[in-house]
Amino acid sequence: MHPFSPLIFSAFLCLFGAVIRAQTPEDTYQVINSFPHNASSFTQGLIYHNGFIYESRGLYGSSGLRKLDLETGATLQNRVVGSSFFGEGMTLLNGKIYQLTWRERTAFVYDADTFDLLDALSYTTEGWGLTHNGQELIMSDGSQYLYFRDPETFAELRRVAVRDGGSLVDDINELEYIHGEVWANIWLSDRIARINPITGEVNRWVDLTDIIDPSLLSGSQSLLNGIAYDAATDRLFVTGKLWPTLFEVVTHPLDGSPPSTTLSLPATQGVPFDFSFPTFRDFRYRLVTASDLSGATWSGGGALLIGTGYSDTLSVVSAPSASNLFYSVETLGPN
Ligand SMILES: [Ca+2]
Repeated sequence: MHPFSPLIFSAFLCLFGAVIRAQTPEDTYQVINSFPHNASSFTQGLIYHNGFIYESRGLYGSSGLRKLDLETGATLQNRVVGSSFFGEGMTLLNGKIYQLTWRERTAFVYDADTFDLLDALSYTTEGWGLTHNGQELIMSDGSQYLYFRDPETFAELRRVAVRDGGSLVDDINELEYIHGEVWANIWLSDRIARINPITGEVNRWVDLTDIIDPSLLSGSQSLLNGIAYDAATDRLFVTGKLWPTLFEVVTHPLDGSPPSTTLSLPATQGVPFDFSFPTFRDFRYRLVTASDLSGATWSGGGALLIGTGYSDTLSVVSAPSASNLFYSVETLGPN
């Protein structure tokens, strides 16, 4: 057999890949906003929908479902769950809210507008976190698995084991589906796993250590749990069980500066235009220009912008000259 046969070469690549496998990249966070959160609410499920926060709360005798005002945390709508049920993860799909229960093997289905109970579905595991990918419900039960379920019958369609490198990740808790990834709280930790839902592999970790002052928390159960995402404005919210605060955060790589913005657009002479691009909060950005994209040195001196953490816009006010037809945005670093 030739020493470079595909089989041996593949095995070599696998071995080599295992040896040099990079550690899973880790992100840190910045708090953009802080909002009041009911410190008596044992948060087990959290979503954002049409301007409001919806929360499933746990504990026997205190479980239920609430619609909350984001800015004030005030309860706008409330439904109590019977005292023999312990509320867990929840999600909203096709006008219905699904709420898991911990050990009662029951998923309640409500009308998302009225909170009227529409159905009660059964499953055979514990219930922890719940989200959806637009077609299927995605559930956790405290093990290493993500379960994909039929939203009509709750039947298990498939499951995937969550792995970080070669190691299984247990205690998968509250979930949120964001840009094709499943973001998952890990029970007893301050970290969120960003999971590839096809392979189960953890793409990145988000470390939320120190996001809340521990003196504001009561007891060992007062843990980070609850991820909500507003897709319309790309806002991410997190809170915890019995936490007095709900945080709006942005995340970015822990090590080094955020990657340089590489937007490069050819301009049309005489036509003003805007650059819109995602920014990191309190980072400085500058417009630079060049006559072509062949590696020529970009020249600066253009408009400066301080990032907000959202999508920001740099405007080219004056018409570009014939010698500066290409524009890019340079990341200058923290302000
Ligand atoms: Ca969630």
